[in-house]
Amino acid sequence: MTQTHTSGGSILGNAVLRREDAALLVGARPFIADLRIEDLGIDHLPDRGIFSAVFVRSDVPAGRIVSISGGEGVFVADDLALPDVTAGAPAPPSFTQPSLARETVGYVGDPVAVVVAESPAEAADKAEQVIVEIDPLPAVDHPSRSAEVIWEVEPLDTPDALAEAELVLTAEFQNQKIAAAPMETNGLLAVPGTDGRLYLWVPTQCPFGVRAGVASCLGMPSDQVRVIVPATGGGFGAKGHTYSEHVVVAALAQRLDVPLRWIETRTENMLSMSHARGQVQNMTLGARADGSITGLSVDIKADTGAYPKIGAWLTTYTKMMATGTYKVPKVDFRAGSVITNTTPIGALRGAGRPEAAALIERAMDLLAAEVGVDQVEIRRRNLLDSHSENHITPTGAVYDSGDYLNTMERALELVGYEDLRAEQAERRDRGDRTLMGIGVANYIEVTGNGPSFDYASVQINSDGSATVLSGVSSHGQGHVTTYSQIASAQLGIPHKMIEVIQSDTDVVPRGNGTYGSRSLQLGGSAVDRAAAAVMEKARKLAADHLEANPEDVVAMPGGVGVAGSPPSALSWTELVALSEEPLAAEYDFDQGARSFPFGTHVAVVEVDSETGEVRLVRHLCVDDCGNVINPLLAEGQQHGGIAQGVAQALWEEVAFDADAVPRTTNFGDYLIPSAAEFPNFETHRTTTPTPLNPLGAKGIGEAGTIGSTPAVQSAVIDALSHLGVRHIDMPLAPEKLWRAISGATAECNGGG
Ligand code: MCN
Repeated sequence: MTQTHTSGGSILGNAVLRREDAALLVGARPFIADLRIEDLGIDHLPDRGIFSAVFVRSDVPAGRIVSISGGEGVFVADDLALPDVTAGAPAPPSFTQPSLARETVGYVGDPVAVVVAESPAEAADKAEQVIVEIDPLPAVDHPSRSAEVIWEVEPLDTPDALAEAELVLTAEFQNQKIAAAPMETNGLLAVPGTDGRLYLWVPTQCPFGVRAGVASCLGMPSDQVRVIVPATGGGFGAKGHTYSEHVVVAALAQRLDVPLRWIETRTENMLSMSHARGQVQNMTLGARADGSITGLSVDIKADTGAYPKIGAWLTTYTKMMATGTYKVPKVDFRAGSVITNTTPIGALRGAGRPEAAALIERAMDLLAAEVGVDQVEIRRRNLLDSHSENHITPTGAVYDSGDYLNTMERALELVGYEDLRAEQAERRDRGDRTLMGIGVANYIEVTGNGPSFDYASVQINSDGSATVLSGVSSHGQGHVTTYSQIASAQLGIPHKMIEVIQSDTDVVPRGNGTYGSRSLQLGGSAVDRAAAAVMEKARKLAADHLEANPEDVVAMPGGVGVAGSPPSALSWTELVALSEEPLAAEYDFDQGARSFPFGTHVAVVEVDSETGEVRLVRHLCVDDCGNVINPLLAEGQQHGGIAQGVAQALWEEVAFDADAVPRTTNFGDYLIPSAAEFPNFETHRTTTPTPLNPLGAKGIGEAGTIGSTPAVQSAVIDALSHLGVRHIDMPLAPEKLWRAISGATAECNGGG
């Protein structure tokens, strides 16, 4: 496939400033909570105020509903008689959640009724007055205590996986549950149009998915539903699917024939937006005495929460990525997703891959300790060779291209690894109160997930500007900037004269949304190909008009013309006028396969040996996502991803007590970091293009979350390694570290 050039004066590869920020900074792009019907500028909307919906939720984790007090404006499951809401592909069709709880409730936060009133305050007051009587049932708080397997990933049966091992290590790792906690909570504005259609404004990553989900539950043809995504305050995977609340609010707006808005409070969001991760990982690693791995056996119990959503299926990616960047000849793998009485599990930045990276990187550290070599040395001994053609792993992943040793050596050089180790030794010798730790983690992940295709069109307008339509849906990633760069590179039209439209199911004909770091490689390649097709049309038009050979017609500033003859140039305005049909092209780019970005993260931490408090001192990464269209945006993704990944290692955990009652229901309890908690991240990249798409680009949206977590976990444990500490589960909270340090010190002193 032809590669688009990323150098030599091209706009591709340049740090073009984000075009989307100005409007956001001055509040010119309203969020759901700000929308007013009169400002929407859409035909066929009623001229009336917006009503408010507030959900009444279960306050017990498990139980039988005995009664729900009704009243005007209060609706329960029987009133609405809606079908169950499906999780959506690729989850199996059997993965569903009732739109409102019927006979039983499954978690604290389970919606049991909904109240509609004219104002948010009135709706909230009325909701408080609804009395829900529930007979409690025993509740399961943790996957390790659940026997109810709802789904199993196809096992990889390799009974002799450990047969050749000279040493065998076993361990159990907890990959704790975390929350997406986007700045903007979930919400929806549903407006029944005067034309009989239903108009929905939803802060979602997948407008077409929500359209399909709502339309099917309401029994409407999907073209009768229009979904528009307003400004969205973060999604991080958790806004990727249709929620029960979406369906209920849309159904009620239609039934009551009123515009209806629902927006969660922060506490509701912490209870009700899907949580993520939540795996109990048992692993056995076999190796030779020199540390070369001979086999890996993994058995996972994955938390599903009360109802199966996409999270129950994500062990598919954990299995796919289980061997990471290493030569692991044999793999035995099984994973069962089990029901608990907690919030349903969904996707969160990395979705199944951070769990795999954490597992294999912990295994590598344990192996290094067992063999008695440095954590970097054990990785060198086991890293996969570089490859520019497909490498197939024992779990069936088809890595497209990679140079793993290169990113690791580069990261070690940039961070000054040897000097750091020397400093650590010195500080240990001195008996410093502050313990220094260094963690190195390699990662590889799979991007371009979901359907392997997406849509774009490019049209030249009569004033010489261009309009791009795209089927993916930016919610912070900056597609307007990068897609206008891509179209500009093909057409020579300045990127600021290229409008990029996404996230409106009436304007864009089709698309699959933004998740799984798919948008640049699939959506961006579709823009590239559509723009190339428009260029081709323009060249033919000009050749006809100028009576020249189409091969001799080339791009020129502002249009096209015969090579070497600038006076022959036809401007885009002239070309549009010459064309009998719109000067436009559509393209459905199908990559046919997924791409596998990779890299190395290094964390340096200090642990206060008296309090167990951790400070991240440095975090450096070398990420490789192939060619980069906009380094500024890619770096922004690296930063955001690292912040989320470090937070899983050190602070974040959705906690439940033994009765499955949630303990982290606001930002006082759930530790979301701010910039103040971080050092300045040192982000670097190497470039190993993928052959899979014309841009040579892989995804970068999730890489930071996947690579940083194991590096930080490793660094903290490394700080304590001279005390004999080998593993501590995340989050690495001060109390856990203090206990590990005290325990180890007591043991050293002969205590118990
Ligand atoms: N990019 C680039 N060169 C590359 C790869 C990407 O210039 N080789 C640019 C892209 O053009 C795009 C951005 O980097 O502007 C991310 O592209 P990509 O890796 O294709 O990821 P997506 O656009 O598909 O975004 C999805 C990804 C996911 S899965 C989560 S979760 C996540 C993330 O993006 N959620 C986010 N980043 C987020 N950023 C914000 N602000 N908010 C979220 O909710």
